[in-house]
Amino acid sequence: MTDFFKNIPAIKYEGPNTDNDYAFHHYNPDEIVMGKPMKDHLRFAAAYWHSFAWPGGDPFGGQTFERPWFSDTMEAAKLKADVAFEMFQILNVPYFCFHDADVRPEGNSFAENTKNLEEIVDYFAEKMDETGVKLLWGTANLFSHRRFMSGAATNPDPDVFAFSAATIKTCMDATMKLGGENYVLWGGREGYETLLNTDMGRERQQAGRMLQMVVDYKHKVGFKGAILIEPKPQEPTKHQYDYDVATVYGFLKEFGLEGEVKMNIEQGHAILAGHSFEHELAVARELGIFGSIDMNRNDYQSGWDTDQFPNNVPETALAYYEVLRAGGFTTGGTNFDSKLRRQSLDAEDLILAHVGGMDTCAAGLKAAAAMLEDGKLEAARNERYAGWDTDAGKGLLNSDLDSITAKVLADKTNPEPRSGRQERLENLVNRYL
Ligand SMILES: [Mn+2]
Repeated sequence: MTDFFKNIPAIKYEGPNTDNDYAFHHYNPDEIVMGKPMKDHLRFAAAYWHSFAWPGGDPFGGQTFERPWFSDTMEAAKLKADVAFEMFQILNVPYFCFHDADVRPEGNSFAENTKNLEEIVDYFAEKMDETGVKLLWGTANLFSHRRFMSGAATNPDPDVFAFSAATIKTCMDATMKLGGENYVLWGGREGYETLLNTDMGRERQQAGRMLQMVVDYKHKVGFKGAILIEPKPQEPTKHQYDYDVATVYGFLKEFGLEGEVKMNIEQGHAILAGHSFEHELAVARELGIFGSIDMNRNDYQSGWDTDQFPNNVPETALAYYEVLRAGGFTTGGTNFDSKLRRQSLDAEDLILAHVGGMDTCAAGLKAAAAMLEDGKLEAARNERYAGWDTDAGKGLLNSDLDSITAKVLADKTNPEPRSGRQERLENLVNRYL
């Protein structure tokens, strides 16, 4: 044991009336919700990068956090892993997620990066055996190092494409070795700053080809998990090729990958795209590409990706409502892609942020399940579209403009507008919260 979380107890469920900050008020892992334990609905994962690799910087200032593992050595990487697995156990999260750059020291070459990653992967394997914590997904950081400043797959320099492809292969190998249930691609710098120096056509072809190679490699090595793309509209690059779920779906169709790749949808990225989180989840469900979620909360005023821990139950309720309507998670889960505010310096802040996030998700899930089981919301929605279930309604979509026009004249069709009843439905939703 390290002494980083000294005196912080393992967090247990004590129910909504407890005064104990170090207890779950809503997350009761074995409580049955819609026929299965809450832990199997939510499938919580802690994210390595924000909790253990991020130094607390913002655009105006650097590091605020002082962590004993902030040093680019293998010893420090192992200490970081020790502390990370202690946090996973204190919180009782079943999964974690990582990028290569979060977990290993940066080497001077691709070969050294790979050697460092493999050493840490072996160390993780031992810790996962000891603790039972599993890997939800792995990914490659192809955006932080300066070599990626003009993109990874979309870089004008083919050597960067090659370095990126080789790095993805090593990260897929690491994910597979650790039994990861998904592999995620987030194209942080797959976009452009200005058309003046950008050949958009080439860049899109390069990105599509890289994705095809990832899918080919998955099948070649027999990786059973899902390949997921995480959309984001801008920041870091001004125009991202993976703007939102609908945009990525068009991209997948273009490259013949719509049956191969699913979505990892983040609340904050949805907000930056001008959508709600539930909209993005619903689009993925309708297109059959829903995979997993990155759970956080974005500030509605700042205009940048604030990655705050979720603490708004009405928002998580509407999100899990869409997750449940999609049939719930299969390989996916709820990954806390969330970070502390940079003034939250203490070890206990890291624990309590996750406790609050897990409770907010659990309360949202319970409200969503109650809404769905009660059926009033779905009944109201179905009632609104009931005309389409009649023979006349069904026939309309198989008709043509001439026949429809003749029938409108014969029937003297003259539609009467009906209320959308939005406020009534909003009132209904609030009763479950
Ligand atoms: Mn994310």
